[in-house]
Amino acid sequence: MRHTGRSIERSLIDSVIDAPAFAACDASARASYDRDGVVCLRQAFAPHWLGQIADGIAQDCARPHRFFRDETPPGSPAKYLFGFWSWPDNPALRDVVFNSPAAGIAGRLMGADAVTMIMDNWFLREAGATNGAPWHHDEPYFDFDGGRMCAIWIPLEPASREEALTFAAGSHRWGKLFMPFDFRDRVAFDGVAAHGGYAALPDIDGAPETYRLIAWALEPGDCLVFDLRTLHCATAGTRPLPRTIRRLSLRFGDQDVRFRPRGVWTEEITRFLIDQG
Ligand SMILES: O=C(O)CCC(=O)C(=O)O
Repeated sequence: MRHTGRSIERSLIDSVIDAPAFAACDASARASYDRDGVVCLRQAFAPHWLGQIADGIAQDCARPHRFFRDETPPGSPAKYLFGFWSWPDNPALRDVVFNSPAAGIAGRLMGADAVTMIMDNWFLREAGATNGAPWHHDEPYFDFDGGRMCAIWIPLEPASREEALTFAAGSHRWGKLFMPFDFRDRVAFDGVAAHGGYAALPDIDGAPETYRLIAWALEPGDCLVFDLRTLHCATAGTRPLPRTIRRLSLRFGDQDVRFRPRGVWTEEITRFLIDQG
């Protein structure tokens, strides 16, 4: 695939998307994505890509790098791990980023003229782990701003609704940014409150009838695509799961997205990105 290293131009978006993924991004999928801020695409990723993601996660676990994180809280009998910005040193994940249908899916759903990679981020939650992603939306975790941004969430194992994510449909249009949380301790990052630009999260679990909550069961090959402003959480956020699950989130932006350091809580990533040029 041809790419500039930073972004894929409009003329190339369709060249990285194969027929099943192209078909999955039909008008109905695009309408759901726009309305709800999330859509489930069935069988968009061939088994080859799931194998590459599994190999990429295994490489990171065998040789943890600068952005490998153990987010296991004290007392949890099993681990919750993740890694991000792996692809520069991880051939399998690099292949997924540049050659899988992911960028094409992101481009079609966002209606983009160009697609820029924002971040690769895998999650591994061992059977029995007592934490998963709390309610959050992704944008406040990243040094990117403006334009449209989305995440493609690809589970490697079958995911029941309990093992997948739950979304507050339409929350990408609330016009608000909410405080980002540390996934291990479920507290706002240092410096967020002082920044002042982020609202406190509403207590969604305390009044679920107030929101339009949506979730899907997924098979390997399926994916969820969501706007970086759509609030979501691991459905079983604190309940242990019976099996180990692995997921990859690939985040992309359109041609209007710009690098903008967000705050003290993203400083390590800011430095990394500046060093990358
Ligand atoms: O799969 C998970 O454990 C969390 C994924 C997530 O919240 C995200 O990618 O924003």
